[in-house]
Amino acid sequence: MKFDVVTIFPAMFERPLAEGVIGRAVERGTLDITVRDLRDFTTDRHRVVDDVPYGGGPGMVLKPEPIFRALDLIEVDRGRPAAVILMSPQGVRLTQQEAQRLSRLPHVVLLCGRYEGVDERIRARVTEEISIGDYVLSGGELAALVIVDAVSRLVPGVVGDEQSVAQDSFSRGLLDYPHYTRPAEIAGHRVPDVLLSGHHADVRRWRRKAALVRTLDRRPELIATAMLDEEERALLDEIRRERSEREEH
Ligand code: 9D3
Repeated sequence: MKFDVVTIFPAMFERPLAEGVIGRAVERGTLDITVRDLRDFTTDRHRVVDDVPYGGGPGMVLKPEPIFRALDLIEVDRGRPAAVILMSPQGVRLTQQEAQRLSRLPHVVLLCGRYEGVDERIRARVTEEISIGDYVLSGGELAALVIVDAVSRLVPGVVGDEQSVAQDSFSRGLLDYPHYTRPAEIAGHRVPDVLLSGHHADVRRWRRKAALVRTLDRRPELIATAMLDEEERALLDEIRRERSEREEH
C-alpha cells in the first residue's frame, strides 16, 4: 500500500515509521510511504506556508497554493490516489471499521493541517476528512501517524501473524481478555488456575467470557454493536444470570 503524507514537520514521521512492524514493512516494501515537506512546494524565497485569515481574527491559515502544488506532484509522481484525506477536528471519527475500509485502498494521501486551519478551497481536492477523537491536538501530524499505523497493520503481510490481526477482539467490537506470563504468582497475585491447566477448550472459553465481562464493565455500549457468535451470546446470558443471582443474595 502507498501513502503520501504532506506536512510542515516531516521529521515528526521519521522514527515512528522506522520502528516496529511498520518499520519492517517499509524496509520490505510492503508499505511505500513518502513524507513530503509542504515548504518544498512554496515558490517564494522564505518558503512561507501560512498567511493571515481574510476577515481578520487570531492565528494563521495554511495557504492553498503549496497544497495544490503538492497534490499535483503526487499525482504525476505516483498516480491518482484513491483517497485524499484531510486530518481535521471536523472530520469523521476514526474507527476500526474506517481503518479496515482504508486498508483496502491502494494509495492514500494524508494532509496535515497546522495553525487555526487550512484554506477552505483545498477541500475541492479532498475526498474525506478524518478526526482521531474529541480532543485538541496541535496539528494533524500525530493523527496522520495514528492512521498510518492503524491502517497499515490491516494490510496483508504487514503484521507477521495474520491470525492475531483477524482475531483482534477489537475488530469484532469487543475489548481484549486479560493476559498473564510467568511467574505464576507475584506479590500474592496468582494467575487464574484455568490458564495453567493445559485444557485448551477451557482456556478459550475463559478468555471469551473474560473479554465479555470487561466489555460489559468498561464499555457496555460496545455490546450492542459487537459481532457475537452463539457461544458468546450464551456466555453473555451466563454473566447476566450470575450477576442478577448475586444481586438477590
Ligand atoms: C485552537 C484552535 N481551535 C480553535 C477552536 C481549532 C483547532 C484548529 C486546529 C483545533 C485543533 C487544530 C489542530 N488539530 C488537528 O489538526 C487535528 C485533530 C485534532 O485536533 N484532534 C483530533 N483529530 C485531529 S485530526 C487533525
